[in-house]
Amino acid sequence: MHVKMILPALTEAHSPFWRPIKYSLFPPLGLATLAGYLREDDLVTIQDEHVESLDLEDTPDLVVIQVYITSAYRAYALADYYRQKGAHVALGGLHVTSLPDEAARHADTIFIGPGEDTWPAFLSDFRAGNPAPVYRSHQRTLAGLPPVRRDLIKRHLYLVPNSLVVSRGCPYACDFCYKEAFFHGGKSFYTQTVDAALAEIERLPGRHLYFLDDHLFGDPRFATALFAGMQGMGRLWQAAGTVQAVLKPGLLEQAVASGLRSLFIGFETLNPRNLTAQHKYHNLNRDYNAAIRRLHDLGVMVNGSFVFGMDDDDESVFDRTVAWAIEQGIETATFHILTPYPGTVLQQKLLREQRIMSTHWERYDTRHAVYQPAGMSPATLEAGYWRAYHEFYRWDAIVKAAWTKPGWGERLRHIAYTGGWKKFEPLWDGIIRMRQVAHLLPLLESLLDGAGNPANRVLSGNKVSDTAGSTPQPDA
Ligand code: B12
Ligand code: SF4
Repeated sequence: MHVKMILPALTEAHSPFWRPIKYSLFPPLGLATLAGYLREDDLVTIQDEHVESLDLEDTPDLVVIQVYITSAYRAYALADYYRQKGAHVALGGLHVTSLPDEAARHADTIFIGPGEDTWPAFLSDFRAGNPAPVYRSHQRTLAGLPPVRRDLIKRHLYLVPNSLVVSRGCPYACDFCYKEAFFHGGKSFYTQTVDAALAEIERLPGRHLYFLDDHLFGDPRFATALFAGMQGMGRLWQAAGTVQAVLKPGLLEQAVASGLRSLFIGFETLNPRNLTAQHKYHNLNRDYNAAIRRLHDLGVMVNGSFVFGMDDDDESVFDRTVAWAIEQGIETATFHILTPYPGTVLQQKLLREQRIMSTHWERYDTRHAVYQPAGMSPATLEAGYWRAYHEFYRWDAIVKAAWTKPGWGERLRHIAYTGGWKKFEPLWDGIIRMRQVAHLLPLLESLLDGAGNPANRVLSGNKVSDTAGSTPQPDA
């Protein structure tokens, strides 16, 4: 059987706003996971339109397309094209789950929810010549997950080829998040076994790992055992977690000892009324400043994520948030405009209040105001969003944030990491066009783990003792 798997690119991939470095970060892990269920004698290709032109001359038997909201129209066009050519087209992923009727118009089969139970069921029906039009996931487990088909990933096209997920979902349920809609009808947070996760890590070459789990620390027992198993592997890793998890005594130290060097944290808003309204209770009454201090003291860089446009936000939110992030010495920040994804509690609320202004999915990219904000105009929201990026990544702001660090090594590391990320985009573009992006990985590794990083001191219990400038592997 000839199977073609496609991750379509969103339209902005061809627009001046496209940041190639962002889209050359991670390979299509979802598709490579599904490919694991195919047979050895199947002919399988994965094409990721963010990093390569699609070959549309082929004639596969089965075309599998992963549909994200912002690339939905492109996904549908590709689906229509291959159906016309006589292929069986299967559509799945987040957007299909949110809007199955819309997707079904372009597919022979659609998949609702995660694919680990429905996809193998479909494959056996398809091979028997009897595929159904809809498969709905109910059974949620990662037990017996076959190895991800990393051999199908063109590693040299990505800065971070070693992305992985060892869990699915998250234990929380924030109103604006995709998560409840996607996992509806079954468990919405579950992990691999620790042994399976460690085996997946062992299979990955090199040092650097990027966990794409929504909340790697979500199950403390699993996380503790995972970090213990990773100690001594010599890995450097990045991941996402919550303020609450960072403040919890012990877990963070174990993570650092096993190689954590940068953490993405959803601060979302500095306003408790906004947190309550979005049901993001686990951030309420948490000391954000203390969480950041704790991370920095252990040598972990912070990628803070912020959402603008919640109902209690007015025009002052942008400057206030940026000033706070700089004062805290946050290394990188990701700003978003609140976006009511289909199927979320937020979307239902805004629909009820008749505040949704656009259902053009390409605008659901967290850069456009697609609803009427309560405390400002849509234009002010968009302008403030762009200003926040501009202000946070000005050189003087980068230097000011770096100067919150105690030592010269940490300051220089901050400037090199933040400045390198945002200030040299034309250089990255050139490198990506020459298909040399993989050569940047050692640079990323040395910034994560380089001189000046307090994590490069031996962690003894919870106390950090200096080893006089050397850069040994963390060893707790
Ligand atoms: C890595 C990532 C990216 C990467 C790369 C994406 C990639 N290469 O796949 C980059 C940085 C490019 C990116 C960009 C954006 N992203 Co993004 N990203 C993620 C992230 C963190 C992980 C994705 C992942 O690899 N998951 C692990 C794999 C195993 O799961 P999966 O991909 O979902 O695949 C499984 C199922 O979905 C299903 N499945 C998927 N396709 C199919 C097809 C079939 C036929 C079947 C049977 C099953 C199936 O089976 C797979 C195995 O279980 C997710 C959050 C998350 N936890 O998923 C956000 C997420 C997907 N991103 C999101 C958004 C909003 C964006 C941006 C618009 C953000 C922005 N402002 O720039 C852009 C645009 C994306 C685009 N191209 O259109 C949203 C999507 C919302 C939505 N409803 O679509 C998410 C959910 C984040 C969030 N919490 O809101 N993203
Ligand atoms: S904590 Fe993050 S991943 Fe979990 S539900 Fe909230 S926004 Fe979604």
